[in-house]
Amino acid sequence: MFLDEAEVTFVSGRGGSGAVSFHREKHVPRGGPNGADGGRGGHIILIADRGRRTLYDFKLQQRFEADSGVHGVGNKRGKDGRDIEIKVPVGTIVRDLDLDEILVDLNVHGMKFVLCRGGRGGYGNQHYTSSVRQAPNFAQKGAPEEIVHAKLELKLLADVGLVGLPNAGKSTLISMISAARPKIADYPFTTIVPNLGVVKFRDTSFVVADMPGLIQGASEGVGLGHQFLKHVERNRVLIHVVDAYPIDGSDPLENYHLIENELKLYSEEIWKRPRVIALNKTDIIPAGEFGGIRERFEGLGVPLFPISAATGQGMDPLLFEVVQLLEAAMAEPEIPVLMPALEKAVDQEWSVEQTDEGFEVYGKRVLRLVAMTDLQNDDAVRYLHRRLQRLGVIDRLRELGAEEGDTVYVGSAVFAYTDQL
Ligand SMILES: Nc1nc2c(ncn2[C@@H]2O[C@H](COP(=O)(O)OP(=O)(O)OP(=O)(O)O)[C@@H](O)[C@H]2O)c(=O)[nH]1
Ligand SMILES: [Mg+2]
Repeated sequence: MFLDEAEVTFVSGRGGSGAVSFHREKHVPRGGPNGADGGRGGHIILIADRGRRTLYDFKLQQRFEADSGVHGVGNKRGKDGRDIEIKVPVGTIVRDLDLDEILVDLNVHGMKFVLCRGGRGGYGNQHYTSSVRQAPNFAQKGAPEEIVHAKLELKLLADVGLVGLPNAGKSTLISMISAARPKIADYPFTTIVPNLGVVKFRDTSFVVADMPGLIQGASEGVGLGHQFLKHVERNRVLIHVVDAYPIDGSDPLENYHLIENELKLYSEEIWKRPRVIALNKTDIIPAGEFGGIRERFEGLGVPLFPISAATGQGMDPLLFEVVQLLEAAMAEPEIPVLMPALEKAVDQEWSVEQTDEGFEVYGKRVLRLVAMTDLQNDDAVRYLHRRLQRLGVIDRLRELGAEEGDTVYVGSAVFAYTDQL
């Protein structure tokens, strides 16, 4: 099976709550607040690892949850929840299914991505002293967990891609240069999913992908080739396999241009990749015609290798050139491996909307502030009100016509609007 997708739910840990506590020492009549913070919830971190080849593990486990942070107790800070590090194959693309957005492309070994941040631990009451509030009797709740419903997609990782019309001899070629044994037949679309093969050449090796044949319109979705063109994105070098002597009497050079045109239409970037032409089936060209065919292709200025995938003729010069091109492509600067973990951008935006029932406040940051507030505690609510005032939320509500007592929804919490608290 060609396994390259999985749907997985990831949940970070929520933050532990901060503590309400006061110094209690002998001979000190009224100690100040010393309530400690809650611990941070565990992150969910994805790591690209070249030891992983498939997403098979995610067929077995489809949900990952990190531990919550421990609540602060007295003046003892709560312990952080343990992070969960999950290895994925290099080349895994992570899509957020709810946002329908690609979050990251883990394309370098060692690359880390914090997919779900653990909730911050809530502040203990020692953070809330001020000139007017010397004995704060509230603390902050921990920040909520993050949930990401993700689709993991693994693109085929091959260094070299074989592209060409159906029946050109791509599968025959990969079976000649590697241990791969794809089906070969004298009808088009024999290959319906890409086949990978490892090519060992002199002191080096590389991975080749035999692609389903492309046809006119492939870039727009015609035929089988299109759904696999995305795999070609990973190939550093392309071998364009051309049938030099097609049975249907079509012109090999026209066929060549047809495929090049489809590649270009699909992606200019792919089209610009280093390329060689494998002019195949030279064994069946009638004596006397070879020179003319070759000459026409030489005019293109693309490295040209007459071969016979069936007999193995011409393999060495072809592979030698491919290795040269690969090495040149690999020499290009790569992203350093031990980079700090990447993170999703934190959403600071908020907005207010008038609804039939009152007003609704949107925005991750505001929702989080509310979620971290102990709504049973008047002082904590007063403190929240001031934070919202500072962010401009209260002003915005007033601008929209909110009056004393109007209903304001923030996430799952409901408030009565008031100017001053
Ligand atoms: N004489 C000769 N026949 C070849 C050569 N290479 C491939 N063929 C034949 O051409 C036909 C198609 O070969 P495949 O390797 O299946 O072609 P493909 O490009 O993989 O085709 P699709 O998978 O359909 O896209 C088969 O009958 C092969 O035996 C060659 O060098 N010489
Ligand atoms: Mg094939």
